Amino acid sequence: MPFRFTTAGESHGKGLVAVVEGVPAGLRIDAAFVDAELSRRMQGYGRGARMKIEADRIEWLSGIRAGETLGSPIAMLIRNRDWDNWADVMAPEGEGEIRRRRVTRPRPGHADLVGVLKYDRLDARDILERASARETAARVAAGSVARRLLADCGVSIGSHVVSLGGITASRPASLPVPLGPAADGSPVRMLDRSAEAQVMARIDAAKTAGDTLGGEIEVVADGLPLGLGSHVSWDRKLDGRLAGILMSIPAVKGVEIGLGFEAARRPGSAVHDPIDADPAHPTDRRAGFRRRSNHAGGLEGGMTTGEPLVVRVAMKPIATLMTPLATVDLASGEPAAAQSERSDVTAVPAMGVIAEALVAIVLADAMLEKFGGDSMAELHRNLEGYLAAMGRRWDEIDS
Ligand code: EPS
Repeated sequence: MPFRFTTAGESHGKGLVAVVEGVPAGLRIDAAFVDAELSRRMQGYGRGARMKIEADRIEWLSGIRAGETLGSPIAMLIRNRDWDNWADVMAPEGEGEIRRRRVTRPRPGHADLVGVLKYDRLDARDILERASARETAARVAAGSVARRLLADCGVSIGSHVVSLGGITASRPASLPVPLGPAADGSPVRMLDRSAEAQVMARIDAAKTAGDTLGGEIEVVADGLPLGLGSHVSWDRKLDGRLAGILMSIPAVKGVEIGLGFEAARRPGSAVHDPIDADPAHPTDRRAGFRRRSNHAGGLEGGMTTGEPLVVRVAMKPIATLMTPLATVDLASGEPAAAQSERSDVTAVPAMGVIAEALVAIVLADAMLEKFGGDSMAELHRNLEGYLAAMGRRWDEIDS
């Protein structure tokens, strides 16, 4: 993986860290760019009280000088403001409040029970603090670096909410450009404003009932050159790389590309995208070909076609219910109501922003794999050289 990243941090610990490796030298980026993405992730109707406490922003720890990447590992810190309220429970040393406030009633649908058993812990907090979706803030920080690299190469990424709480938005014939700001203008990140009001009412009703809601988002990436990823080996196929990383988002249960599951229900003639020649644009991102439709979602044979990449992601409802489900108290072995911690009614709008960041990471990785480069100038030279060579194929056809 040319673009590598890792994260560290617990939900109510001191903070989160993201470390990114493999970014060429000379990419211009500032903290405000990353912070804007972090702020997008914190929005969305249905979020809980925690988002009023936090104001996520990064501090550069390494890898940047005078507003440019150095080619060295980039480390970023996001401090948890809530740490001040949890320092006694989360103290790295000394027992403090730790034993007195044990979590022993695991939530169905959460990592609590299996984690406690597998890691041989007495307190489910030892599991839930890291299983918490708070960690996705660090992923968005890492993804912002990938997004910036892609933007420099003419690739843009946006997302919108397709359904929430069982209410499906109608999809416009053509998506707004740019997609991100259009969706961000809605409290539930939906383009269909009539569905938006119904969704908000459903979130209110779920909150009153102590329940939670899931939903689906769609990510679209535009401007990708044809030929990222590869058909030659299973682990180089972009479909699998995208699905794998997106399925790692907490509570995500499904990923579709292009028509997705619908393609399994149609005959081939109503699925595959007929090809036309477009020799007037020999060096564009599609190398002088275009499709009459994009049911493939921009991928064929595990490689980008140059059409927009379209990926949908489905999230189950959050496992923390204020009207709790049945469980077993691990301290007594008796039936009990599951732990109900402060949480969100839904985080589907935020999940779209997280999915954008992870799609950006896979695409930046594929871009660096194909075009390499220790500097951004070298990456650009390689990309332009490739597109020019694609265009020269048309000269041979003409002659
Ligand atoms: C989360 C529970 C809530 C969410 C949290 C994820 O936090 P808390 O337990 O502090 O109320 O707000 O999400 C975030 C903190 C975040 O930044 O997205 C959980 O249990 O997964």
